[in-house]
Amino acid sequence: MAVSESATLDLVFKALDSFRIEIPSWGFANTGTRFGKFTQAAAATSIEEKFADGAEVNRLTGVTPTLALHVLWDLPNGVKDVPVVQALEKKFGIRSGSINPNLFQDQEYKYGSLCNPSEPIRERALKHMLDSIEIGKALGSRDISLWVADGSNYPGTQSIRKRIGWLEEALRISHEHLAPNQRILVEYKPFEPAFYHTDVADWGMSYHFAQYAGPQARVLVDTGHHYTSQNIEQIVAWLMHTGMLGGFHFNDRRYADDDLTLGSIDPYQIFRIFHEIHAATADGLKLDIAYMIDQSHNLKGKMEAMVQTVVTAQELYLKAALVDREKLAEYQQSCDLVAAEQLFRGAFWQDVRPLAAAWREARGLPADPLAALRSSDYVERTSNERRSRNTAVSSYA
Ligand code: LRH
Ligand code: MN
Repeated sequence: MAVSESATLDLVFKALDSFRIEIPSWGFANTGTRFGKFTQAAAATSIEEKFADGAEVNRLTGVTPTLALHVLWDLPNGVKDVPVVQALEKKFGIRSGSINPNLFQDQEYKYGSLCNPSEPIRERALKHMLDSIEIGKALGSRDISLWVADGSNYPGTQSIRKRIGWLEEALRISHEHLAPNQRILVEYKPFEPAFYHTDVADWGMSYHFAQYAGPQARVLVDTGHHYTSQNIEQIVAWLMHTGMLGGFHFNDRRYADDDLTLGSIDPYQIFRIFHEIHAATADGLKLDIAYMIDQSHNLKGKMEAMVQTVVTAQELYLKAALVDREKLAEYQQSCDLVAAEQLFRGAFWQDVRPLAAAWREARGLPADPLAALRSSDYVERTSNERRSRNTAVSSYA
């Protein structure tokens, strides 16, 4: 029985009213690769400019009320910077989101941070982790989003099992310091910057560390942190089935952790992930998923890339929400493969942009946020204001 016009519209409004996605402060800053960084005049260099850009994305899209913060980049003085951030939250009307400890850029972490053979260095790293938890408490942020770059580059040079033990211990202690509403999200990554072994390399390792840490720890899935042949939506299904899915870092890639804009290479991948989530929700699973973007905009205009990403995420979330799951379940049960695939892919191929535009207009938002940004003077104005602070950068070697 085809879904009526109004029923579809109800589904559309229900889906988009519930979808919120967090944007990364570092997505507005000049970032690059080891081979170079191409500065942009409008790039944000201060936490105030990052909040300003985040607020503008939220004004245009209506669905990005929180800004993920990276401790060393956004709160270089730790907890002492909390009042500055609280003032910016008031001024710009968006909240601090997940708190990302930084245990990968200090010289001391050459051989690792929480997994470093040196006890004083592990303690130094643990102190940063506990400071990050205190920053989260002070800002009322729920998630401590932990990625450790720890690993090694050559076989035989580190004890993989000793490092497992050291990280277990650090996460257990960190978990003890959490406020009742806080969570630790353990992010995995198969390689880079380590190129022989990485201490938290896949979902199974992250799952173990989260389980070992305690009941307020979950797994974070960065879509760019998988070998190209891995079935990410199957990992997501497992993490939902076991109650261990905490959230996502969305981006896209062709080869490795390319951190390209979501849906630019394989939009069907994100559609398949969202389908698993809508299906699990429809089956009554209680899910508590933090949707976050983690990208570095090296070539695209940073504001455009961020607005484009949010809009694409909304459209893919909506396409997946409109899958006729009852009909699909029938075809799956009867193993009518072609009918199931035609229905499934058909939902992916439908153009939901007019539906999303209708939802935006009904919510007093620009029907096309990207066009609204491009026709506004925001980028030109911030370019003029910030150009002097965005001069050339040093070379790789
Ligand atoms: C590591 C990562 C992690 C961050 C960083 C900016 O590749 O995905 O989430 O902290 O990017
Ligand atoms: Mn990430």
